Amino acid sequence: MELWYTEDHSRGAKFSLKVEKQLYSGKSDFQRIDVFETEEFGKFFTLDGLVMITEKDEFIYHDMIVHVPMATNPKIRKVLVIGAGDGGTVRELVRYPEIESIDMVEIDELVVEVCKAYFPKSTSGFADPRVTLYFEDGLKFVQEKVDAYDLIIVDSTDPIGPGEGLFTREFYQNCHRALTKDGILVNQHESPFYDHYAKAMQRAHQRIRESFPIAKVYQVHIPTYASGHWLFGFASKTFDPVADLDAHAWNQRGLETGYYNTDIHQGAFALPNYVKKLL
Ligand code: AG3
Repeated sequence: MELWYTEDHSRGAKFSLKVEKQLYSGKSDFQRIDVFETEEFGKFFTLDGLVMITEKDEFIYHDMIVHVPMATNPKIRKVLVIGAGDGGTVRELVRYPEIESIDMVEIDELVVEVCKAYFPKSTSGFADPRVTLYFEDGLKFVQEKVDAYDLIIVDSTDPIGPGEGLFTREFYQNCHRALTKDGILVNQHESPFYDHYAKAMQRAHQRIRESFPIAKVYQVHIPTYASGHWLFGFASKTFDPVADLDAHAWNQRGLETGYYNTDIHQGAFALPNYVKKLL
């Protein structure tokens, strides 16, 4: 008998992966967590029935959420990461020796525990001495911070369930206050393609624009997310992600990456007309 994982990507479209076996299923105070082994994508885990990472394509997401801001401002020293319990974002950040501290605030400790058990490659960065993990609500955490971070990365779930507050006006205003004068905010920004994702994407963008003078989105191709067409938001007080990119300086570092390069960085901000219309 074949076992298949199926996720609704819209009311009329489903996405399926052939599953070898289910490795874990549990419920935290916040959400349901499942881990599966597949033939095509290696291991993957879901939160409340939505794919978060697969071993095969997580490099795309984590390269693009980290290297885009890091290449834009080489003076980033203090970083706050919200969500990101699987560790992929922190793993990429610790590759930058000039970063002094990384505070990661994940609401759900069980996500980190499960990922440590099943995704050792993605959680390897947690051992870095510059990293401090807080198991708290990111919404509350930023409320108390002023002029504290050069970069905030919001690596959250969708705006339903525990991730909801991370898409509000109040949260974006608090991020603005928590950032230094050259601060950058990057967030996972949903998909422009299927209606209900596109609406969430639009709402998030409008709210970010109200708080930040520079607010752009950039696109990536993530095979296991709804439609495969996914966006990140780049908001900042001073930096323009395309005009201020010093491609030469980033390339001099010699960092090996599976997806990110400085051409993709520039190209990712060129948007299809249907996406421009939504913004
Ligand atoms: N970030 C999850 C992005 C949103 C996924 N949404 C979805 N599949 N509908 C967390 C995973 C990467 N660290």
